[in-house]
Amino acid sequence: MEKRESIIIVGAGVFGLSTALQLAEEGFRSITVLDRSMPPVPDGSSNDISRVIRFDYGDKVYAEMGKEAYDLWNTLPEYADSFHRTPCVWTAQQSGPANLVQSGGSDFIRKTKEILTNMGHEWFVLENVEALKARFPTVTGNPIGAGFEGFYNTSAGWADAGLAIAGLRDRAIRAGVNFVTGPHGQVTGLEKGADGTIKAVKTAEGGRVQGDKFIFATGAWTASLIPSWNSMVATAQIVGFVRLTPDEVKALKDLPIIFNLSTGFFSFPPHEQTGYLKVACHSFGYTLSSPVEGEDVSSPPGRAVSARANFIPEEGRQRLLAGLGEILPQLVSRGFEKTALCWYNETPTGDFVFDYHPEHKNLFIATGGTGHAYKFLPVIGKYIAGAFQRKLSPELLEKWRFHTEHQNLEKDDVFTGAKSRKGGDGSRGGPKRREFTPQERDTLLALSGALAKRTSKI
Ligand SMILES: *[C@@H]1O[C@H](CO)[C@@H](O)[C@H](O)[C@H]1NC(C)=O
Ligand SMILES: CC(=O)N[C@H]1CO[C@H](CO)[C@@H](O)[C@@H]1O
Repeated sequence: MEKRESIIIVGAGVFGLSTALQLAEEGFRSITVLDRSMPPVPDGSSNDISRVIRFDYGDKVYAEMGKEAYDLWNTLPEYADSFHRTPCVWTAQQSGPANLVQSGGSDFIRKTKEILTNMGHEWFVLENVEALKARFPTVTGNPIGAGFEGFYNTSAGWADAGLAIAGLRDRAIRAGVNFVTGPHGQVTGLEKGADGTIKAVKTAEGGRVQGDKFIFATGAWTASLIPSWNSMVATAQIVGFVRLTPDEVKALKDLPIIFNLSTGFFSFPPHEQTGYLKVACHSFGYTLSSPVEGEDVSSPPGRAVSARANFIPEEGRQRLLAGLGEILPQLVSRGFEKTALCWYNETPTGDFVFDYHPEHKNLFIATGGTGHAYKFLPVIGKYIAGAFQRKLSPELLEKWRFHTEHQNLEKDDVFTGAKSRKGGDGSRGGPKRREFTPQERDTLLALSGALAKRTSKI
């Protein structure tokens, strides 16, 4: 591939920025990243105060990549301010509540332990709830004991997501990557030649940006921008932030990251700078569908906004409070100071998509994070740039190919049918995926619209 070619990367999240930096370091000379805002993009899924960094995986490729990334998070000076080493605890109830779907649960725990053992890594069993509470005394709740399963590892942690993205952005700028933001960076469509080659991307307010190769790292927005052939779906996941006092931040500082695979609920240690305790659900999520070229496509509210809307469905709030109550009951009555939706771009198997688009030979897609990509920030650019130049092993190219075989299937069959893994890497739990109700949709769009107006005044 010609290093002089001009490469346009759409999307300044973890996929776009890490690819831009990697290509610049490999000697590509004309790289431009477009997004609606300068990263960390306020409503982007790579932003926020925390992301879990773990390499406990039921899939060997991600377990090894996770270890590779973890070692860099843990040792490189550029991540020293954003990475916090913390044990990560996985729990499940052998027979979870009947109304909830577990994508993996104890199966995920079994497979993960097997892979970690094969990789020669240690992990620590938690025989029962008492063992959990004895090892982590900050857990004050009384999770249900019967059928409890758990293990933890100390080689894990969390990253301050926005801070690490800002660092990546600065390294990309120093390496010569160009950024275009605001209306000129907000991509609205493609300008195609007769043979399907992309000539330019169209931007808001009638602009266009030309290039030789285009990389769409557009996360949950992807299917609303390019034909996705039923190979991805954007889902919204719930997040809540509890306001802590400085004393509580101190008292809870040794809280581990805890996952409950039966419900999808997970929680972080306190975030010192903001005083927030963040909890979330790694579940099946909600969709927000609109017709795009005759097809119903789920995507986040579109326009540039100054922050994520303070909104989750009421039933989601109750799930977050219930999860919080299992481990820190003293905080339940305080409730959440703010809530937010975190958008995943899901693929049927949970595998990323790093491939050329079947209809457009100079359009490369880097998406499909499926809620588990952020942790790979230090290494993912290498794999994406490798796929872009077709330099990866045939196995990896196959793993991350653009799936064309779902094009004419029903979306429900693709994402929840017998062949799908029903929730990415098997670490999900919670109620079945559903569309936002009309009321929820109205509230979300109204709040996002108000935030968009505020942005455009700045
Ligand atoms: C996990 O969720 C289940 C179902 O709500 C609950 O019974 C259990 O106590 C929870 N475990 C932990 C450790 O929070
Ligand atoms: C998978 C994993 O995190 N393994 C680690 C568990 O903890 C021990 C001790 O810190 C490490 O040596 C393993 O690598």
